[in-house]
Amino acid sequence: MNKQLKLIFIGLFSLSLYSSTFAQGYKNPVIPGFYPDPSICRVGEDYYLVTSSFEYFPAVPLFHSKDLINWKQIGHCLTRASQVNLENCGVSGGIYAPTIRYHNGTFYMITTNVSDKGNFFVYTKDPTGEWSDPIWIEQPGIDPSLYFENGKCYLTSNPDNTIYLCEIDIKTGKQLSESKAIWTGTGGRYPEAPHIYKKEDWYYLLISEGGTEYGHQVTIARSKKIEGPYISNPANPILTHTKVETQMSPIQGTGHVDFVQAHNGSWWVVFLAFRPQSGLHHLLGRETFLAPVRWDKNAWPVINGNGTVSLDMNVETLPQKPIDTSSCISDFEENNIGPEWNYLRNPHFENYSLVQKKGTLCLKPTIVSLDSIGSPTFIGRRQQHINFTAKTTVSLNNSKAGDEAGLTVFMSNQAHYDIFIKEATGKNKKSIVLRYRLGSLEHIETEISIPENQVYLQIKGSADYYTFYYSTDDKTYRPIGKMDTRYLSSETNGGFTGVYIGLFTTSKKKTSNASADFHWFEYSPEKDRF
Ligand code: 6LW
Repeated sequence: MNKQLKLIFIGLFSLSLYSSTFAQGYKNPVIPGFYPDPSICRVGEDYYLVTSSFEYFPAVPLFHSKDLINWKQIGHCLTRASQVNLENCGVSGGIYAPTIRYHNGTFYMITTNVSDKGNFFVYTKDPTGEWSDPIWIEQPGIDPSLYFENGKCYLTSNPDNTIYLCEIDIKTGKQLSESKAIWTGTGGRYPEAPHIYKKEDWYYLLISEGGTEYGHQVTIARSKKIEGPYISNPANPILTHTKVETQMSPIQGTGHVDFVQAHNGSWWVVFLAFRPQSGLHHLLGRETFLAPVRWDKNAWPVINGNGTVSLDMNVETLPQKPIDTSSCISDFEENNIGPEWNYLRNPHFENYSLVQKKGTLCLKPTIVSLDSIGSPTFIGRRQQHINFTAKTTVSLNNSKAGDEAGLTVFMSNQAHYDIFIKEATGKNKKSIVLRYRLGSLEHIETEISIPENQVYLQIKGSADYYTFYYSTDDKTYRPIGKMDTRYLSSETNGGFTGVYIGLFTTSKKKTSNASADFHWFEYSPEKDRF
């Protein structure tokens, strides 16, 4: 082999070795849309991540990744009413921040149902299968976390705006030691999201402070003993976008962190943040972001060099295994709907059925409307991109006057925009309606009679507007109104959730025999994934 050829071979070999060991760069958020309060664990070369879910069911979305960047939802941890009672759950009640840990062959997920008995955990050997029924624990506060060491299991949470620690029996949940106050943070409001890690001979206590809005920050303290005293890092906060340098950043509210050491030895954090649009408004909820961590010479963690992050992260990563998330079509031809779909509170399953051969999702209307805090007939998926198109086709059969079925852009029962087909008179006279609900205001923007029983509905989202269209042939889409995004935002409405695009049906009558038949649903990001 001549020398030149040899050099080319060596070059190619090193390149392939490099790309199987490292890659460069990724985009944040790694899980876009309403996926807040992330917690992560590693099992060998597999990574698992959970997020909070509030009033939505099934609860606690569960993701899997091989590279920390590309995440696939593999299910939920709480899939049965016996695990998660959301009956009395108000807006942004229900399931708060979870922690996932893996210990001795078992996965544990601990969280709070603020609308039920508080803190509990579930466990499983197979995270893609069923998780156990809840084991309730005594220590109050939110954001419970588990730390295992030498056959013991420690619990942290934040009653009274203070981080408390106790030992629990991981078989029964019983508290084995008195709850001890171990840190109140550096003075920011709402010290929360505690996690304990051990590295070399230090116990690190990682928390968030400042509240989950624009003042969010991450601080850390350490001690040689698990019960403290914990000494604050002089460089706190270690992650925050509250400073003047990040005032104009498209990412705000960074906080609620969990560490993971990757299988190649590198350290990372997953955390939540949000992306304002249309001025200082965010609609997509708090999303899951990723950043690298290094340990400085004094053994304190440094997040992404200076405690700030960007949408384009130009850093070395694990070898990447991309997953195609560019468009999501549900044809309703499978036995089950995908894990991206959620109901509101505990659903009445008798109102949902799949007619597989025809590829139809049949929804039954009830008198419970989208304005209620009950469980309307609603099934939705998160708006994950600022620019997107959502489309469906629906026919409303056997309907009586006042029955309706369509698409909603849903932030809460007090903030949603609905485009739907309605039975106007009970004599098979249908109309297309665009309606807004904002607090105590309800407004019918447009109502147009149509001769067909089946319509195509489309919503386009952009930074400032949602635009609504209908079609009777899936070719020509007519715009019938547009509405500002900002009125659905978290800043306008409060709460911890983000916008869903939902299929719904409801009736003005106590009993309705109608069936709202949806044949497919398509959600696609416009331009790129943001
Ligand atoms: C969560 C708390 C928080 O339990 O908001 O941002 C609360 N952090 O840690 C609800 O997500």
